Amino acid sequence: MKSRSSCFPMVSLVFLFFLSLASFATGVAPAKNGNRVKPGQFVIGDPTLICLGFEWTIEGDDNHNATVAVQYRKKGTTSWKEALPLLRLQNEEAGGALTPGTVVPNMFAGSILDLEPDTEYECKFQMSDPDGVDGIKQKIVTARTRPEPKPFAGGRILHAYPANYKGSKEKEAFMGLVSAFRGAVEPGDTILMHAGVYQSDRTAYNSAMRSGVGSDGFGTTRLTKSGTPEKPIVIKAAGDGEVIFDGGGCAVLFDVMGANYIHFEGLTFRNTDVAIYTGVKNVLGSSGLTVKRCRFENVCMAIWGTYQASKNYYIADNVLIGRFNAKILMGNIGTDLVPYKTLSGFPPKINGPTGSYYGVTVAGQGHVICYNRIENFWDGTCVDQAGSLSFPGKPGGPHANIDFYNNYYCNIYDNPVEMDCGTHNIRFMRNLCLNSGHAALSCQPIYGGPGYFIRNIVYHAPDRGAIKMYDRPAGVIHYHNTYCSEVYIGQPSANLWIPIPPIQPLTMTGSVPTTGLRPNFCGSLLPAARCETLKIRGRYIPLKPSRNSARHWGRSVTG
Ligand SMILES: [Ca+2]
Ligand SMILES: [Ca+2]
Repeated sequence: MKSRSSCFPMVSLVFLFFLSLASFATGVAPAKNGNRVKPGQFVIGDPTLICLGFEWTIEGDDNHNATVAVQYRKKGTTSWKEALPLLRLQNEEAGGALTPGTVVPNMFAGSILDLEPDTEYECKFQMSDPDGVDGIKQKIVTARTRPEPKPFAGGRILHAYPANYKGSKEKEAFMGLVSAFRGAVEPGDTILMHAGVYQSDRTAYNSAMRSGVGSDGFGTTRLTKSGTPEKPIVIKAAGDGEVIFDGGGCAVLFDVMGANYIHFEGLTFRNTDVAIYTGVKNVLGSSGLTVKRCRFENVCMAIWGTYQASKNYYIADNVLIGRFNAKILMGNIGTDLVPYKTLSGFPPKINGPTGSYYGVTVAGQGHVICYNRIENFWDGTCVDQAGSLSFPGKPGGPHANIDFYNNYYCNIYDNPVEMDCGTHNIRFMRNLCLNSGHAALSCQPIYGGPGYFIRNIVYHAPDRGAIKMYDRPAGVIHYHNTYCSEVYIGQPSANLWIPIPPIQPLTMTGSVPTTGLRPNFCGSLLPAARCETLKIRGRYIPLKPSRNSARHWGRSVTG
């Protein structure tokens, strides 16, 4: 029989054992904030002309019911206006099949839309959580939209003429562009380009010296002198007739990755693979590029760059005409439903001397692409697909705070817009998209968003409809759009189905579905793990979650 004295240590040991278990459990899963929310770092994103973007990291709120209400007012006014609330990003897994997979941070992000350029705003953010807020609930910040870039009023005027120009010249005059850039031009100057063809010839001996454009071996005109935000270097049509930069079939016509605040206006670029090359990821790139009222024709890409620290482009009022046949809409995937494969020329050549890949591709932050006409390209206007949430050890950050608005797209063989691999506050608003080859509006994927699609029109997107949300995008918002296109069960567009005879959408059973809302397969605002079912005729069919969402459709997807 055990004595009391011998039992006491045993009881103590048992107590200590359970106490240590409790401590261990606390150590493994520290309470932190639990369902309460704790505000963290608040970031004002790079402003555009008409939008301001914000990010607010948090801790806690495990039950995802915290919110951030947003109000704003022009500085100096008194009454507040309501804006859309910030979007709750909540550790969604995004990407992973066609792009690097990532986990979205615990945070809020969102934009105040449709502001006035060059105007200061007070912006108020109110965080709430039924479980409580640990910290300062309210932020009031002042932010200014950026102005439309303009030439410097006090800058010098230089004149440039084609190599074969015979008439009298204004002072100070240069043959072509290279000589002006090598010696004379300073920030704030405007180089007026007089009418004629500025011909690059990569096969010619001493080409740049003879013509004032291009370079030996490449035919590329490289600009390496920078302007400033207030004093850009302006290259502008003089107004005495069409100014044409002809690449002579070169790969890159203008390389501006070594120059900031270059401003092109009123010019024609033609006969090249890339008309304006702006940068390379992790290496070098241009900021402050402006391209206004220019025309691009017979190009594979009009404006293309992948450098993640590029900022503040303004690409407006341009005409971009790709090389694809304007009379035929063709994708590169042939199905029985959309028989592109029966068309002459299938599959289309997307790159190379007969292809037209991107109209515009941008990387970085603060860019504006608006009021452009874009036709006959594979993809229209895009965020660089090599984006990610971070670029460790390199300058710059994720592709964010980018606007595409009031553009006109027609006969785009794949997607009028790609937000692919963008992150926060990318806005696609008031665009008209006619004739798109494959699932028009692309988020493949977006890393947390919000990616806003607001007040757009998509008409005729015969293969897979108006919306493309593959590879687990997180944070896609579609508000007030008009989408008139085919719809397929199992595709993101199935969420928007409206029967328009005689179009008969494909169903899982091969019959025509009944009317009604249909949930997105990809679940734009939900973590992938919560999108495990597809509703057909009121019946939920379980789908196996997978990191490779493309496999669910049993077909390859476009790039
Ligand atoms: Ca909560
Ligand atoms: Ca595409």
